Amino acid sequence: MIESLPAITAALDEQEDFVLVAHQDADADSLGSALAFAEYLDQRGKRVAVLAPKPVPQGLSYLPGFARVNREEISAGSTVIAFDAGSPSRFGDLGPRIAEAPLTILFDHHISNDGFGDLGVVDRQAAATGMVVLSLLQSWGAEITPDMATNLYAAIFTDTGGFRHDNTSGPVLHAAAELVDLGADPAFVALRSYKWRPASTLRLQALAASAARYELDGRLIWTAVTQRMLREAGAALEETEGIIDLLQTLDTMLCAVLFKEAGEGVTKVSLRTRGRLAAHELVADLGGGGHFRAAGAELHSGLLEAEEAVLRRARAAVLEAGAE
Ligand SMILES: [Mn+2]
Repeated sequence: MIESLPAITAALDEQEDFVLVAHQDADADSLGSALAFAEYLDQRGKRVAVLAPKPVPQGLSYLPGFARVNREEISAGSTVIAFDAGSPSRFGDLGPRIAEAPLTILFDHHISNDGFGDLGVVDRQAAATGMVVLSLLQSWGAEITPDMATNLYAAIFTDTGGFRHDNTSGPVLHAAAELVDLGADPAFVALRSYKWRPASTLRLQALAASAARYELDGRLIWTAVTQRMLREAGAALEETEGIIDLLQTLDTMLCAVLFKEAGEGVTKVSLRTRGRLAAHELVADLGGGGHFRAAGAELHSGLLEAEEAVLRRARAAVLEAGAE
């Protein structure tokens, strides 16, 4: 795939039917970007459907337009526009839809992007896919409504960890300020992103935090969320979102790992790193990917086997980082 703006512009002019897809375990960057783009295509009189693999995280229900997700009719020949993932496998049960589409356009910012899609803009320097979408919309002279601004603000705000990760730059804060001027409400987005969780989520976070293991003088911290913990907390798997953020607050941490027992023989892994440790490299040969500071993988193995595979790599990387 190449960065192919003229061809994308032409496709948006010529095509009438679009399916916009967010990735598995959608986040505000993926779904917010899709919803903002959907409204832009609405304005242009196109037929648009927004899809996200199920279960769609209900924590995102505050995003304007959330109610349209997985609701609209889709015609088979639609152009697919995929948001915020580097590989078709990240789109879960929507993978076949993407594969069958006559034309696929990708907007993304992952380092580990494998270049899928016929057309696209992949800006590996961008803090969020929302940044990519915002600059495209601006270059096309789109009218950015307050709802679009809220979706894009949520995308950028959450992919920078609430303007706390080291991808928080001048251009990011300028874009955020612009979106606020266009009608995004920063306090509302902050409330719903980081200060709004059901009791089951709090209980699950407590269980996961108290089960955390500290290794190599606290340079490696990890924990696992088991199906049993989910039952005990009365929580769904999507409520594990946020636990990795808790782990990575440890002052001594170089590498934080969260294992999620997703089902029989399926373990999901989230990683965060500090210093020279590259998160996406730690899981690259396990089929995972992501960013320098944040990465993930879905392993087709049981919890213990997944722990062994990832922790072996994590321990080695932490020791190597300490030896430099
Ligand atoms: Mn993103």
